[in-house]
Amino acid sequence: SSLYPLVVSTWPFLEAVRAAWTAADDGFSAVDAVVEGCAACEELRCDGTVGPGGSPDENGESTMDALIMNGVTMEVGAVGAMRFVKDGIRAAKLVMQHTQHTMLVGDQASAFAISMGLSGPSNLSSPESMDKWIKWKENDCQPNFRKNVLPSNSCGPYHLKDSMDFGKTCSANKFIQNCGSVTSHVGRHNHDTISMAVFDRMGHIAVGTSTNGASFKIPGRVGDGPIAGSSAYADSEVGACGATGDGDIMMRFLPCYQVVESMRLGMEPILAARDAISRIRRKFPDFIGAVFAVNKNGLHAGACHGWTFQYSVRSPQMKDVQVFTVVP
Ligand code: SD4
Repeated sequence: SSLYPLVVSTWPFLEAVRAAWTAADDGFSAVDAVVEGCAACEELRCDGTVGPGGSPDENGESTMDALIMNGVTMEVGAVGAMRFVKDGIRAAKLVMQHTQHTMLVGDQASAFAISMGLSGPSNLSSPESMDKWIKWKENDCQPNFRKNVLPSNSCGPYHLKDSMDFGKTCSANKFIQNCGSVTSHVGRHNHDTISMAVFDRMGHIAVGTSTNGASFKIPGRVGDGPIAGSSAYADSEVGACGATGDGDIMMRFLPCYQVVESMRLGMEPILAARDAISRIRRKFPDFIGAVFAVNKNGLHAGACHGWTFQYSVRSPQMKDVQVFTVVP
C-alpha cells in the first residue's frame, strides 16, 4: 500500500531517518531498517551526543543503552549501561535474535556483544565528552543525580547523609547552596536519544532506541532507553511510539506502552501522546520529555513537556524527511 514504508524518529536526525527509509524502501524488514537507522545515528553521533562519546557519566565514561522491538512477534532485545562497545542497536538486535533473554547489562553485555562479533573493547569517550566531563569536575559540588547524600570533598566520594560528618566536609550552607538539589542532566538543548519506528513495505512495525543516557549519571545507571514500553513500543496491530527526555522519571510511567494501548482503544495519536505526557506531568511538573505516536494508518503526532520537541517523518508521499515541531 502507498502508506508504507514509513519512518518516524525523535528529533531532526535526518541522516538516520534517510538510512532507515532507504533500507525499508529496498525491502529490508522493519527490524533491519530500524537497525540501519539507529546505527547511522550512532556512527554519525547525531546531535553530537547520540552514540559513543556523547554523555559522560560521573567517571567520565560513556556507556550505551539500546533497545529493539519487533511489533509483530513482540520479541525484544536490549542492552543497558553497556561499556566498551559502540554498536548499541546491533548489540540489542543480537540479544533479541540469539538469546532467550530480553536485556543484558554492563560489562557482561559487552562481553556478549564482542563474542557475537561486534568490535571491542573500544574506548567510548570522545574529545567532546572528556571536555564536558573535565568542566563538570572542575565545578566543585555541582548538583547531580544524588539526593540525601553529602560529598566528602569536591564532587565525591559520597556518603549517606545519616552517616556523614557535617563539620569535616561541605559546610551545611555550602551543601544547601551548591549540592542540595537534584538536577536532571537531560538538558533542554541536549537531544541525545534516537527513538525510531519503522513500518516496512508489509506494514510490519519495529522500534528501536539508542542513547548514552544522561550526562554525569551515576555509573551503573540504566535509563529508559532499554525499557520496552518506556523509550519505545510497537504493536503491528495498532502502531508505535518513541520517547525522549528524563528517563529516570519517564520509565516509571511506561509512556510508550500507554500511547500504544490508548491507540488500541481508539484514541487518535495526538490525544494518546498528550495523555501519556500529562500522566507524568501531573506527578512531576518539572520533568522534561516528549513522545511521538504513530498509528497503523500512518497518522502521527507528538506531545512534550518542559522543552520544544521535534520529530522526523519520511513517508512515500514525501520527497525527503519532514520535521514536525511540537510545543508544550
Ligand atoms: C535517558 N531518555 O537515558 C534518555 C535521555 C534522553 O534526550 O532522551 N535525552 O534518560
